[in-house]
Amino acid sequence: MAELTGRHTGYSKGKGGSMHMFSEEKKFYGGHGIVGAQIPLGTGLAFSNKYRGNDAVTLTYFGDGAANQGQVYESFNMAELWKLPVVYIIENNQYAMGTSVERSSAQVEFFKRGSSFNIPGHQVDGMDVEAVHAAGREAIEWCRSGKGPIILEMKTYRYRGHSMSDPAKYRTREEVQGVREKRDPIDHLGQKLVAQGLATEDDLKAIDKDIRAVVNTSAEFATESPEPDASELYTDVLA
Ligand SMILES: Cc1ncc(C[n+]2csc(CCOP(=O)(O)OP(=O)(O)O)c2C)c(N)n1
Ligand SMILES: [Mg+2]
Repeated sequence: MAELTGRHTGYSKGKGGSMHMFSEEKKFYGGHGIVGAQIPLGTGLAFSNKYRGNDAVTLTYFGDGAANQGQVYESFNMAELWKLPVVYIIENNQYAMGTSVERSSAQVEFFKRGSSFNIPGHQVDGMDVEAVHAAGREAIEWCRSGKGPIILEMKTYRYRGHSMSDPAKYRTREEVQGVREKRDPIDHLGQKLVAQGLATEDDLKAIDKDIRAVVNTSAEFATESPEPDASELYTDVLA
């Protein structure tokens, strides 16, 4: 994929073959093997943007499992104290590794997680593309107007297991199938576009085909790229 081959772009293979991406050029600061490590990083980026006085807003994504990490709350405190322009987007997909939110979280309404820091939060239907777009836009405006951080809890669902070796004993096949059939966000948007005469079934099939090609090419690029040289081991390691 041409746009992922820039100088600052890197893929690294994590345990179990998962891929971590990073692109300074695209302002995409990566996925991380350490659950929750991106949260103080996103907060730091927001600090940097505030310090520089630009109007950039940082979007920091993390899961329901990561939301129980201690560093989340250290980040929340500083973000509100310094009114940093950061949107914390909690993707509540109901599962963290092999555990459901009910089994692992004392407070399952994640949009409330910032309340003791005075950070407002909204719950959003993460399976509704238009709702996600509208909430994202409002949250960015909130940050740009200098009001500090905000939390968006995206209620969604994790179709896949944690890894290829996840036997998914913690839920039934019917549960997964039910969500696919009734709540799939791509299907819903497609049906809406067709119903409103904005696209035909054939248009949607063509989009699907194009996207499959992009994903396949990206996966090939990732798996066929050479492993980094051992000399890269200490590149950008500062401490
Ligand atoms: C600090 C740390 N603890 C534990 C793990 C193992 N681990 C990998 S993913 C995961 C669960 C993450 O849950 P969530 O944030 O909900 O992400 P999802 O599984 O939905 O993608 C855990 C505990 C890890 N990678 N890092
Ligand atoms: Mg999760």
